[in-house]
Amino acid sequence: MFKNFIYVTLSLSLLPGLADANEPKDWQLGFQKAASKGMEDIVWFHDFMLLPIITAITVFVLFLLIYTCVRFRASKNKVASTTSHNTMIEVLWTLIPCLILIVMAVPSFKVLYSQDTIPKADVTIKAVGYQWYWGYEYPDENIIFDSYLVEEKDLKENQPRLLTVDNEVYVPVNKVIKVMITANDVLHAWALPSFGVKRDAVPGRINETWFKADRTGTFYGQCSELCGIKHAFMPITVNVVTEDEYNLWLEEAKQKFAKENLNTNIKIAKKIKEIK
Ligand SMILES: [Cu+2]
Repeated sequence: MFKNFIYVTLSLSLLPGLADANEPKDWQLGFQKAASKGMEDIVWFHDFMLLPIITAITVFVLFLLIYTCVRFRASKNKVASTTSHNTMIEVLWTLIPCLILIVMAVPSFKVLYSQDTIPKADVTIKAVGYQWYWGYEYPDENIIFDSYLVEEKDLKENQPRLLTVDNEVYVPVNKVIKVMITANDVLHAWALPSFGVKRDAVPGRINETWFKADRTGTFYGQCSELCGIKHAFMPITVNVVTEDEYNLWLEEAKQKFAKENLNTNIKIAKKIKEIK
């Protein structure tokens, strides 16, 4: 209870200072700044619905506890009361929590359904979790590449530790991005806090989600399902760029990460095996 109180006080006082974070910050409380309508809805739901309700409940229960301790203390009540129940109070403490749950359920389901209904996608990405890196595919563009963590000693200036990858994902701003998520070995989860996206990557199954980034920038996320010893070392980096920059990247990526090359390599490997 006291923890909740500290959390509320601290997050209210610290939140404005974290306004521009696209990545986790030291000693951060609360969310990273939203970069999509979906995340804005989640932040609204948390900050203006859950937090006030939980604060009110915490304060009310604290008041009841203190009141009971003082009012019914042993020194003032030599003979204990024999009251065992009160119908009115029992009806109230069943009905009021039910009402609170209904009030919370409505916006909560709204957010859930909006995450679940994927609008017509402008760009489709496939993210595949591996132990321990992410593989990406742009199925409509014939692009495929792997995305590994950049080790601390190889970091360039302004690149965050444990969050930087060698091959970043690029997506255009203000476009619907559909992400198909799966895994090749164990459970992983593709998560990007600023977009309000977090989906399990399950071997043999494709999960879908979507986001529409409303500002450009570099956004960082991490695998969010314990997947083994290097779970902490498979970050996600997404660059949100303008349409023109995206097209430039596409041109380059189609050369660098062409799927055909991969297929040819597999074919060559097969031929070598046959010759052997
Ligand atoms: Cu993982």
